[in-house]
Amino acid sequence: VGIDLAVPPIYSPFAEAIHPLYQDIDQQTAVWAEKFRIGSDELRGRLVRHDIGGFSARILPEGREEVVSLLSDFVLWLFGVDDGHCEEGELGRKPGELSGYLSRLLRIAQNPETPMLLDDPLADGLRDLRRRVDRYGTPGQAARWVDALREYFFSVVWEASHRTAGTVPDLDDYTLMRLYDGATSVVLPLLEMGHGYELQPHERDSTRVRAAAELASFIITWDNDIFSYHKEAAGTDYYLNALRVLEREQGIGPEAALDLAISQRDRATSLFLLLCERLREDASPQLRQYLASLGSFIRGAQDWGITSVRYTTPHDPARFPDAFRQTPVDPSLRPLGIAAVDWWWELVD
Ligand code: 3E9
Ligand code: MG
Ligand code: MG
Ligand code: MG
Ligand code: MG
Ligand code: MG
Repeated sequence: VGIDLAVPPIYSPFAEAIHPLYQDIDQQTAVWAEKFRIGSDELRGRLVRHDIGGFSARILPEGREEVVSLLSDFVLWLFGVDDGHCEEGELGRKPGELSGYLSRLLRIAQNPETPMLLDDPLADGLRDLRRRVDRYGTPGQAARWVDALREYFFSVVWEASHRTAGTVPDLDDYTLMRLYDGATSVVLPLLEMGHGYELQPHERDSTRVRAAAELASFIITWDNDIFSYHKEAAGTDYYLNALRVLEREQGIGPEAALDLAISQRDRATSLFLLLCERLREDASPQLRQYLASLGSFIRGAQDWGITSVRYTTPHDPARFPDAFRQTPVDPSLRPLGIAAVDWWWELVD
């Protein structure tokens, strides 16, 4: 039985936008998922109804069509891993075996011709994704994409060890894990490919730009935890979610945890805006586009989060807002008191 939390309108200073070909892209992703037989028939049947194409079309509203389509297929593939193996599958409770399987997948991502996992639909899908990453990205971007997959895989193994033990991490650990297990960092190379540029390492890897990307990951995953709480807490399966972590850590109920999570994501959003403003002062045109894409990623996840049947669950409707607010509930620019990320706030002023 789900906890019937009403989610209020969330602060979002970002403009709503969607690629005009969103319907075609979503349709092509359903065809792609069927061609590669991603997930069980049952899981795939669910995933193709989640408007993943629309989500990707919001992340890259002005991006190159082929890359929006690549992103859409890739996000569906990620759910094939995250839902199919981690949250709903047996490997999600066998961290050692999960890490072996994911390491083999990673080898396919690096060297798609490697004769491993020859009868595995996710491996076949990944070979196709890698070919398209090569077509629309540079060798450096392909390497970043593989590295980001590794950090995502590493984090879901950590998550699996908590699932196996039935434990809930503390807020410091959860925040660190969540920077990666939401698979947000694997999307970043595709933001560059979508606009046909490659960020120079001295910009992309600078501490402040990495912090902006991490802030986007924090906001996207905290928002996901807010909007997916209804579906995640409804079932009998183990789940990890910021609200659950806050309930445990603070000894509070779901309503108070929701308020606290909203305050945290509001404060991260205010800092993200300020940091981007500072970065734009001496940014290359490519970095300006990258920062704008981070904003589209955040807003796209919000619009998709309150509309996709993945989260609205019409058979047991979630109580969602139908709009966003223009001001934060918590306008504070103080750090959150979370060891892994408090340094973000030291980068402004
Ligand atoms: C997200 O966390 C899991 C990822 C593997 C989903 C794939 C999505 C992206 C790559 C883009 C990031 C978007 C987000 C996080 C909405 P979780 O809580 O397992 O997702 P769920 O949909 O089950 O709530
Ligand atoms: Mg199958
Ligand atoms: Mg669809
Ligand atoms: Mg997950
Ligand atoms: Mg999930
Ligand atoms: Mg979730």
